[in-house]
Amino acid sequence: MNIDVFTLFPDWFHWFRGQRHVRNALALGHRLETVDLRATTPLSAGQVDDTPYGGGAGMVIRVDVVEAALAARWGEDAVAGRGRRRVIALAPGGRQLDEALVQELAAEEELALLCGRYEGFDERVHDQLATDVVSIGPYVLAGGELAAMVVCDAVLRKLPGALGHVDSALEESFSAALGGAPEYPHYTRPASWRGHEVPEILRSGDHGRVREWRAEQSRRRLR
Ligand code: 6GU
Repeated sequence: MNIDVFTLFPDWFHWFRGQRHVRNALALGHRLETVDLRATTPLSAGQVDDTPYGGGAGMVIRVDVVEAALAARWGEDAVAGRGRRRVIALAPGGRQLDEALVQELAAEEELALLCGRYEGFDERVHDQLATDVVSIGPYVLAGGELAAMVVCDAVLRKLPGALGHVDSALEESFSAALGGAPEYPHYTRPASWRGHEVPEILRSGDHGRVREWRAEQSRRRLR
């Protein structure tokens, strides 16, 4: 999978790229690259935003600035290029990210993530350049960068081989293996801690009963 992150703050992603599951994914041949929106702006002095029509506080990222960055990256017209890949604008008002959307995105060959700042993008970025507008939850962040990292984190760990343990992504919260339910509780040593015991059944060695118990716990968390 190839992921391009379009941002005014490419430095933010240096740390993220260094994390183990991200490095694992990159070592497998996947790509995660940042594109600086300022680098290709058609405006003078690196300008990328402008005051909103109709007045009001804050600045809005211009559609022609995003267009230029996409066109330079893709080597083709940005509207035409949209039809060839998923283009995700990160914005608080978008479709809320969930496990189903993560699965959907993990199946893509190529993703472009557009990180907004200030008051966000000119609406024509959402309507004409993006294929999706995605939010990571009902609260407002200062910009789309952390949201893009959340999307990348959730998507990259779905890719085969990105996690150390092959089964880790299979039977986890909200996965099909658990019928879309949250994950069952986990315990490790010590068996007793401050009088709080690990459930006896997990230490019984009876794999059938352990499986049943976990399925039941998982169902209970659904309620
Ligand atoms: Cl994608 N962007 C911003 N700025 N705030 C958010 C968000 C995105 N998702 C939740 N809050």
